[in-house]
Amino acid sequence: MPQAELVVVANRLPVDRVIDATGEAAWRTSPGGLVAALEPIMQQVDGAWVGWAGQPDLELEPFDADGIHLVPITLTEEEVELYYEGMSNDTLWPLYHDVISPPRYRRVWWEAYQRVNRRFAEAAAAAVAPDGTVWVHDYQLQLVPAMVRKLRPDVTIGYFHHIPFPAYGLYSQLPWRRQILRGLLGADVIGFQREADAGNFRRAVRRVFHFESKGSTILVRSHEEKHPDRDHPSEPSRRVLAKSFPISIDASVYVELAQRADVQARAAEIRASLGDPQTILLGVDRLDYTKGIRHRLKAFGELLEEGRLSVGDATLVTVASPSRERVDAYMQLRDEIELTVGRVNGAFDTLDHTAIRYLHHSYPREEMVALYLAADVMLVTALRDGMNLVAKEYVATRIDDRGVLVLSEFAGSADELTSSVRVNPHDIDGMKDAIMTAVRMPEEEQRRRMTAMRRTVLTHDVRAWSASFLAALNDARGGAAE
Ligand code: GDG
Repeated sequence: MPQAELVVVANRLPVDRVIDATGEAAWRTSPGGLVAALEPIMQQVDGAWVGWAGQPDLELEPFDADGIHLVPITLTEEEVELYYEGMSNDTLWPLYHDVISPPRYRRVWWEAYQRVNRRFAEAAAAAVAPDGTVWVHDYQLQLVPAMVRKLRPDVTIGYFHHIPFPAYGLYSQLPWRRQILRGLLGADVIGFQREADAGNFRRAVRRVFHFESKGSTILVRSHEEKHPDRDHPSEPSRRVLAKSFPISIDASVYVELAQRADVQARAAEIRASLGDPQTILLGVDRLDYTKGIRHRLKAFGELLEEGRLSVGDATLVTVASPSRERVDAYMQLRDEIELTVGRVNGAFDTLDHTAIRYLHHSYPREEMVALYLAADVMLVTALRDGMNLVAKEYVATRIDDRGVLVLSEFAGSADELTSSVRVNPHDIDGMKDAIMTAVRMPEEEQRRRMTAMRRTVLTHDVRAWSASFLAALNDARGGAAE
């Protein structure tokens, strides 16, 4: 197998296996934040991508798709349950999102997590060229950086954390907090969405290992493993950069779609099919308890109840794409959301108009952009979110500079999209007022805010993001060893 200069390691391959009409298996580029972010970069460089194909017990040889060399990792049915649904999505995801849902700590999940991380690390170590670069992604693979370093000390290793990193008071609950930090510190550059996340990580490292940091650089001491409880017995042996690299979108793709006549026609059709309300409000998320979907529905329902909004004048479109459907907390959330939608619609729908148009589907990107174009107000009300790319996508598509983004201060994108209408989604009254401010916002103010936000998103796109991360890795290549 030819070795690649750059190897991306992520839980999922950037493609889904689908069976077409003739019964043949085919590959289709899959939706999702990470895929949207990395696909354009991988097509440009001589790159390989190590990941799981999304189905259990599938043994596949490496293959090429859309100009990317793909190295599939096999996961058994049991490993999907323990490593992916268990440790990743029922322990780490809720813990790192500030325990919005209670994390479950199970030793069998941890065992599987270590085993699967090792499999990814071995595949990456085999796929990377001498002195090449390995770029590991996200919370499912936090042990991989140190494992790759051990197998291949010649390569430069980056890790990007797509979700928040919690304060030590919460992180310290994790029974394996020490091993996970050790795993991450195997990287030369550790990227986070916000400076607050990077700060939480550096503080955790300080608390657990007593390593010092200077600015964003952590001075890792190699003897720590031999004398874990002794205070700084040795000189620093490695420098690890831990700082924020806020991720973005391929903005030009969204602008081009928004300019297409057929997409614009579809947006007009969507408006008409909703009965041409004055205001269309939109929420688009994976159906996940971090996204604040219930809080948003509650605020909207109360505005209808109080007569501040009325059906016919305002419609809320809620796209909640199916996600992690076998994890209990997600099944429960779906029930709660569907109960709330049913109640609000039952109380306020008329024969001509609906209060909430709820869609539990996944859509093609064109349809997503048509929805963004049809929406006067975009509601991003996450309780905790690493970045939230939907907010950036909405802004990119607003080519006439109209429209209002209501944005949670708990989403990473709030650090950059400062001209949004900011909300604390836990404060339902505050969110109701923010929604009314958005609905009533004069066009001139909409344009002023949207112009500023578009400038940010169009200049800090995903290419700028990957270029800055890879530049930091390149700097580390020269200066990592002392
Ligand atoms: C994680 C972090 C961070 C959604 N439904 C459909 C669809 N999507 C696309 C959106 C967007 C992406 O999926 C979702 O990205 P987000 O950033 O909003 O959220 P997560 O999935 O939670 O992503 C997050 C991200 O990683 C990147 O680092 O921002 O904080 O949690 O692109 O448009 N796309 C299509 N059909 C759908 O039905 N085509």
